[in-house]
Amino acid sequence: MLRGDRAGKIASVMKKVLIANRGEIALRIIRACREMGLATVAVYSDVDRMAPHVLAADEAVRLGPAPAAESYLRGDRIIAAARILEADAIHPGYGFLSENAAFADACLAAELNFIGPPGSAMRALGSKTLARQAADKAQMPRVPGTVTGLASVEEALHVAEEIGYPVMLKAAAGGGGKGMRAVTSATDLPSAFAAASSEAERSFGSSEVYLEKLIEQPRHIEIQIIADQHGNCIYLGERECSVQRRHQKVIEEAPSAIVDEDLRRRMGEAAVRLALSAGYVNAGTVEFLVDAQRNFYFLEMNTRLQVEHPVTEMVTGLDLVHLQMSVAMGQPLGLTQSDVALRGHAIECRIYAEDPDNNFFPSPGLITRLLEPSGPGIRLDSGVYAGFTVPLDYDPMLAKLVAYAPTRAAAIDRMLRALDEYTIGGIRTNIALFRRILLDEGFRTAAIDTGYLERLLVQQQASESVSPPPEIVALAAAILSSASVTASVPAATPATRWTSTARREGLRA
Ligand code: MV4
Repeated sequence: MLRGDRAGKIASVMKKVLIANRGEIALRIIRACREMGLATVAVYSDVDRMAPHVLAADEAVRLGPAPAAESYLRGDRIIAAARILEADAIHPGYGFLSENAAFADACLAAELNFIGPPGSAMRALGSKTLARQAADKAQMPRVPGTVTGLASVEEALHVAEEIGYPVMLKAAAGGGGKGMRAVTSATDLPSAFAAASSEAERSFGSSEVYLEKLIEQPRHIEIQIIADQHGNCIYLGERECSVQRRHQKVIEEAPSAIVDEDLRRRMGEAAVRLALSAGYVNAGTVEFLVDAQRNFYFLEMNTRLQVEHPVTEMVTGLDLVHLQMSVAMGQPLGLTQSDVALRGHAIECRIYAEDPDNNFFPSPGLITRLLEPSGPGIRLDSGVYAGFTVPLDYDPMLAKLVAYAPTRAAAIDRMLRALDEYTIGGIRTNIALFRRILLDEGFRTAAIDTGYLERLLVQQQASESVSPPPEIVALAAAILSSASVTASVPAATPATRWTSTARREGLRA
């Protein structure tokens, strides 16, 4: 039962939580609830009837058929399920409805506690231009450029002349690189403006684009914050998220190799200022670009728990989902900034059902065999089991493998050991990609920026495409002709119905 006081603070007794998500994050939240003595309700679509999160929850409710639009994005059905089963709260996880302000408001209207920020904070920070205005109010360094949408290509040309090329056009309602165009000269700006606007309209229903100075080869470093309902807000260190492919994070780590105590404090304090100025409550992440001179620029804020939250948990010793639940119950943080200490190094690999030999296309289907890593310093947040059929309707992330050790070098070696233990049969995965990254000198020396992985893949493709010498070809042919290898694994479900839409809807982190 929700009781809101005059200041809109919510002090609520929570006994039962509905998890409005699937996969590894749904299981992660269920585990935290169980540790807190809270009952759990899972929701599922037809293809997830036997998914781990459904089997782990105390109760489960079918939402509808597989498509996210008919299941995990159906806020009305989720709220109805919560009311029928008398849940007190809804945890949205990440992706799906986690940053949907209307859904957050609808939960409160239904007297359900939404485990996340109020809809008002999502609106203030979810739009990239409004977030930039909030950054100015919080006196945060941000990328030079406009804080409102561009009214015309003439305005774009004028602003670009003022701040100097290269510039970046971006979708105000977007993220993840869609509707984004780098522009190096005035000649290219009109066509780039038209392309960015139409892609923004198609992807986000709003053609509003704004313009920034392009930061060359930046690092993508984000600050975790947690704010309670009593005006307390602290930062929990940073995460290095520069290893990305097509705006999808692949490897994340904490701390960042280039952030020292002073930079951490300055970025953390800026992130806290932004959160407090926007009336933020609960867990959130403030993203920055950091250039080669270690200048940091506010990029955007994510008003949800992020995929990569485990690396922060490993180096701080805190449980972010526990903190989210207690904040949602109206409890004070119980932590001050001086209580936060970082220790050791954590690296996370996002394990995807995708085929690196086929342009990383998703590779859903039946998991016929599963051997999972374990042992000292290994955490595996997995959402699958042997015998589970990975559906092609959602983002194909299977699990997050996290290695923790006293130093970055030791964490890399531990991750390599764990990856060697990881076997997933019946579908293709990106496990082999991580070995290539973790053994690369550029990664091992932390010489990484947001273009690192694309460069590595191009470089490795070039070296692989060099044809082997004839004697090697002859030897391989001899081996293959004599080996009696029979493939017994069933063909993976053809990913014919997979669309990037499902990937966009399923998970944006
Ligand atoms: C930028 C940038 C450089 N300069 N903005 C856009 C999507 C968001 N997730 C990060 N984005 C960036 N915005 C300015 N002014 C570099 C990125 C960026 C990026 C850009 C292209 C390719 C991959 C990227 C990965 C992380 C950040």
